[in-house]
Amino acid sequence: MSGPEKLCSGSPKIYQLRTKIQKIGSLTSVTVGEKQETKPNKTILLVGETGTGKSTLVNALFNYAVGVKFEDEIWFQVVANEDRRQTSDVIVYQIFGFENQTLPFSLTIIDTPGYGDTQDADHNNIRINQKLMELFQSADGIQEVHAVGLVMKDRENPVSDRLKYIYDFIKSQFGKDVEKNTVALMTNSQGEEPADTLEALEAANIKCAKDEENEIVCFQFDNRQDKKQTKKSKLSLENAWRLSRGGMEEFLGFLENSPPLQQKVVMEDQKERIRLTACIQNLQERIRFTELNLRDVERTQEALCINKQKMTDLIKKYTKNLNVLIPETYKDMEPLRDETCGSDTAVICLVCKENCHYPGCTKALNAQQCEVMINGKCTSCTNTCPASEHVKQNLRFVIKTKMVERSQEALEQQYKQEAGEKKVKLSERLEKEKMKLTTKKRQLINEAYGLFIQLQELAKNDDSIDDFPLVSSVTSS
Ligand SMILES: Nc1nc2c(ncn2[C@@H]2O[C@H](COP(=O)(O)OP(=O)(O)OP(=O)(O)O)[C@@H](O)[C@H]2O)c(=O)[nH]1
Ligand SMILES: [Mg+2]
Ligand SMILES: [Zn+2]
Ligand SMILES: [Zn+2]
Ligand SMILES: [Zn+2]
Repeated sequence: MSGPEKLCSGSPKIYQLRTKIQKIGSLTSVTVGEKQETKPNKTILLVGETGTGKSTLVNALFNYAVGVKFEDEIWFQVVANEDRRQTSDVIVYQIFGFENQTLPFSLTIIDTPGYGDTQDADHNNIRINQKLMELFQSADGIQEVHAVGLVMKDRENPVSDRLKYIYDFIKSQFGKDVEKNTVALMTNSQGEEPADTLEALEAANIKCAKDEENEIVCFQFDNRQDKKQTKKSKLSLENAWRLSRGGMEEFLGFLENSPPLQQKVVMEDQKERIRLTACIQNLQERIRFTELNLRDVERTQEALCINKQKMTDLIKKYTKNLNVLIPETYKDMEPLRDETCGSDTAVICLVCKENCHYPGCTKALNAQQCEVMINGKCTSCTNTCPASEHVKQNLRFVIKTKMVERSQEALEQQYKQEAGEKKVKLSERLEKEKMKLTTKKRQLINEAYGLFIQLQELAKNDDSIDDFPLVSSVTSS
């Protein structure tokens, strides 16, 4: 490693470390030192709202790792100034070569952009989640996480909907176990117990690790180590240093003892669960559509039968046929109702005219990335069409029924004789159609049931799932 670049020669002297910047897929990784495969490593994921001090914590962790002391009057920066102004991407910092100085392990720190607070907050939050998912899923990405730090600013009501959103996302990725590894990292602390904040976390149902006293595990920092020391500020800065150092010591002690969260498996289970759920939803709609088609045929039979009775000899004499009024089931496209804040979309197949993922397609940015797609093909719709036949939009297919008047000829057309078959009466063809639909319905139910069993198996391994709204409706049909 070449020497660090001096940025400021006051007190403290500030050095920008020379780092190696690489790409992990579309993500940036910043490395300090040389990776040694044999040495243990611990991974920290930092999340929280913008400006709470995540990037500053990355620097503080580095300085702690190399054993910088207040008296040294130096400060190292891992995170470049431009990345600290406001982090715009998920950045993975890997800090090697300092094992056994202060820490018995190397560090991987995932710095994330603050959630919320931008013009296009919804889209941005989804994008961050997407990037994190990519990071955890790719082979050269991150396989385990030892601590999830919820970074919050002390004395600011920090438990916003956004923090809850971040937490729910992480929980959805790692499963319920994430609680044991989640801690509060309180910045801008003045050393007082942040009781209100911790209470607010509990109230928002954001579950964290608990200490012996059943209190949320929380570490306090006042990261102002890079601030210029003057006669006036020295004492206050030294106090801030001491507080942060204590927080660091405790936090890294926690890290040393926390078992890794292996999200890789959970991730795959999670994705498979979403996929199965989507396929079951799709099948339920197909079952309903088949049931309604079956009813249409039955009603046609009834109508024809009534017609026959009405057809007195007199009518027969003057009219050839009576029209029948029957229900007809069809599919229509409709915009999604904005029950949520307008970001709800569905993945639909334009060939099959089916909803392949609805509801619940919240993670994928487009149809290609949707969980139902495997190797570029949909696993949900009838014809397992290529992803390219799908769109993800604010639209979905709905099943509708209208009453139509049909003549005898029109029905003869509708229920066509199959080519090459010996001629059979319309009534027989209707009977045959009914049988076909009944068989189809049974097959669809069996298929849905099979998927449902698979889903239950997956759910057994994961107690983070509270309930399946689908369960009752599948088994009852
Ligand atoms: N006094 C004080 N200032 C802090 C502390 N932590 C961070 N800051 C300052 O708060 C500002 C924002 O810090 P960042 O580390 O960039 O915040 P961030 O969470 O990375 O922000 P985003 O990248 O936008 O999500 C900077 O000016 C820091 O110097 C702290 O513990 N005490
Ligand atoms: Mg930042
Ligand atoms: Zn299709
Ligand atoms: Zn999807
Ligand atoms: Zn499809």
